[in-house]
Amino acid sequence: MDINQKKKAAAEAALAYVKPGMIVGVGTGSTVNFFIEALAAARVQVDGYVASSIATEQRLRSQGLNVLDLNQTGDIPIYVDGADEIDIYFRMIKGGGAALTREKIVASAARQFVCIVDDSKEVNMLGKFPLPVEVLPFARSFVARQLVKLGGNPTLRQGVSTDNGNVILDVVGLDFTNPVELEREINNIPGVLDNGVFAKRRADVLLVGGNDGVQTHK
Ligand code: ABF
Repeated sequence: MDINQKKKAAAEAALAYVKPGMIVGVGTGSTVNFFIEALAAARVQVDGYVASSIATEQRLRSQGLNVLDLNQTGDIPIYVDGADEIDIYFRMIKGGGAALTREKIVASAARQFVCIVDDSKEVNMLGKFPLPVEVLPFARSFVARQLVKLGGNPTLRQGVSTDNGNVILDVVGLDFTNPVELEREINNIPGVLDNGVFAKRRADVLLVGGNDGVQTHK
């Protein structure tokens, strides 16, 4: 199977977690786009969907699916999203799609986070993928200096403004020995909205598309 077939298989397997009457949180990225296609085809009688980005909202609406406002829904039963890296404890690096802040909000409002990935995303230790950090434009240089003090080497992601009007710094060289501590430390820097370490809010279920089909891990 090629990478898109693996993503599609994992995305379609996530349908099993979508039940009538549910409100479903929907992530961002190419794997999630296969999930949205599967939702449109299955037409499960859910109450609606909470999108983690404007791109996902537009894609849901284009398929005639009902988009709801997180401020109206309260906590939701399930969130389905991809990842850039995921380790054996289901901790992740996310944000390659610049949507990490809203992704983490919706994931944190969900009782169950179902992560859908192709097998290239599984890692023993997080940190090979540059860590995305969403930063207020006003604080860009200040935050970059603080990230250097943490051992990182930040690069401004060119031509990207997030759904929230902020910028993304992609950071290499950080120490991921304690991801929960790293997530907290970066978020304590004034000017940081959030960062792509999902260690405090890990996934609960992992669906991995591989050459032998989809592996389910809980
Ligand atoms: C999204 O999924 C992002 O956090 C992450 O970057 C992306 C993975 O992208 P893809 O599914 O396209 O590989 O949630």
